[in-house]
Amino acid sequence: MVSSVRIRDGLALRRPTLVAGVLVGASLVLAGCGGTYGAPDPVTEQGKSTLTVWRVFLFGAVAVAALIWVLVLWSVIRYRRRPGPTGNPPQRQYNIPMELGYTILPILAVIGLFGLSMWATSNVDRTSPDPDLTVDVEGFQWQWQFRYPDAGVTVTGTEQARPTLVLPVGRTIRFDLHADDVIHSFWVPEFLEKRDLIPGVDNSIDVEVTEPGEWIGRCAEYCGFNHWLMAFDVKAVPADEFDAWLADASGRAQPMVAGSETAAPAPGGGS
Ligand SMILES: [Cu+2]
Repeated sequence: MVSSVRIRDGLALRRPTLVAGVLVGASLVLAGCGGTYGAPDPVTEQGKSTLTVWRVFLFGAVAVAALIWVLVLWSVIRYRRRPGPTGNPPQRQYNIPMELGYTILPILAVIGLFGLSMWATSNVDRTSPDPDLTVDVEGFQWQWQFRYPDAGVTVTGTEQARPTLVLPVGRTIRFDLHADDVIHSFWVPEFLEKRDLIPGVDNSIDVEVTEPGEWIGRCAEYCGFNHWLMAFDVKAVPADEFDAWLADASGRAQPMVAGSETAAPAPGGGS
């Protein structure tokens, strides 16, 4: 009678461990697979790190939730009340291996997720000492101004014409972010990154766009009545096309002209 109880207890401890192993393994495999699982497809090198964090956290959460449901259901069925004096589960005061397990495993999970977050943050925050291109981004109530200081080109949005931020593919782009009135936030969803523009604070981010394309950026910080107007177009083009556009825009540069259509038409966008 005693040995059969031990065998049952042994099984009782091994099954959840097996289930946990399968779930964690499956989640890691899925996290490494393609698919963005609700996140935008990243179009920058930095965004890939953010996507990795999203995948691992998402599948980690799914695995933990699934494990808990499996354990709850399994306990309910396996240890349901049965008739007779020996039908109830064994009562114990403690179970050292199990208590160590459910203390140490969450701590390891938190350490792992913390390490992953630190890795991604350092990738996203890293700035180059010598970026290929610098763009001064100014948010104001309620539009954006993009300056390419080396070329003397300025693109300013208006209520009628939102500006186009033209970028080269495959180069390190430094965005220096400024605001003089209130806090705004520079956000292109496909970059999987956003950064606040805070009066009196110099914020900078580096981005390397990996593919040509057109996206819409927004202000992600409620900044007043016409906050909703603060959209801008982003157009990423091959580096040589960008150079040609910048030279052309520089040739016709004026100190400040409202609307990207007149100041510096985007490549391929007509003039
Ligand atoms: Cu804003």
